[in-house]
Amino acid sequence: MFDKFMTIPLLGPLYLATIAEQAGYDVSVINENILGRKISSEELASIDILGLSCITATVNRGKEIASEYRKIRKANNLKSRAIIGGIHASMIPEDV
Ligand code: B12
Repeated sequence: MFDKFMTIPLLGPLYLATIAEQAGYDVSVINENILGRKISSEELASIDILGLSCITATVNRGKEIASEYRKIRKANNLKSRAIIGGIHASMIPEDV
């Protein structure tokens, strides 16, 4: 299912990651379409703040990741949060 999307990193998350990194945060940008696999539960469990950047074509997968992240947070009693941004969230915030 991944190969139907272009494997070009979106500018939005790269800009945000650069700003966060310059502010002193340890940041990783993970693009499942470039990675060629889904992000693992272990990777999700190691994230303090999860930022998801979605267009409409990828928002359902973004919601799936957010749900899995919520389960992991609750199971481990973590205070971390997921935030969804990108053009879909900007245009239809009530959907996310
Ligand atoms: C440039 C562009 C492209 C370039 C991308 C170049 C690149 N490296 O990023 C190319 C030509 C490759 C491209 C391809 C596609 N595009 Co395009 N593209 C655009 C365009 C013109 C600008 C996007 C952009 O870079 N904006 C600047 C960045 C900085 O803004 P941003 O990503 O929105 O991020 C900001 C906020 O959204 C927010 N944000 C983003 N992520 C997150 C995450 C968090 C946690 C938070 C808090 C905030 C946040 O912060 C950022 C800074 O303000 C938009 C139209 C538009 N005006 O937005 C269409 C647009 C995004 N594309 C669109 C589409 C459909 C596609 C394709 C699916 C086309 C296709 N059929 O293949 C592909 C998908 C590519 C992919 N990998 O997913 C649609 C999306 C429609 C939708 N409802 O989702 C748009 C809106 C055009 C349109 N009106 O139809 N695209």
